[in-house]
Amino acid sequence: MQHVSPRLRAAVVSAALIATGALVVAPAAPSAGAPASASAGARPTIWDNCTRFNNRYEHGVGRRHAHDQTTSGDPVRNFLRSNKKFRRAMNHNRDLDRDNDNVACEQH
Ligand SMILES: [Ca+2]
Repeated sequence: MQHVSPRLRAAVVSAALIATGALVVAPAAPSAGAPASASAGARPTIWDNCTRFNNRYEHGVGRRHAHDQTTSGDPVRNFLRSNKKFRRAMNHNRDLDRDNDNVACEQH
């Protein structure tokens, strides 16, 4: 039998384990059209829905000069005004502003 140094043997075994492990843990590709937050096993984020979002931002987040468009006659005015945070929320989940008034998850 050919002599193989213990170091080389360990390297070969490690490479084999890494290759095998990579096949086992490789995540399945998400189905087309599914939002990232709906992927199986995805960690919850504040952008999943307005309940989570309002836990962080109680009155919602809007663009700096946005106005809550409401039919109730009592618009929310005390939402956090931040173009950056609003854009980030929209990049994660456009449903957070379904009425498209540039205020995400507005609530009193
Ligand atoms: Ca809105």
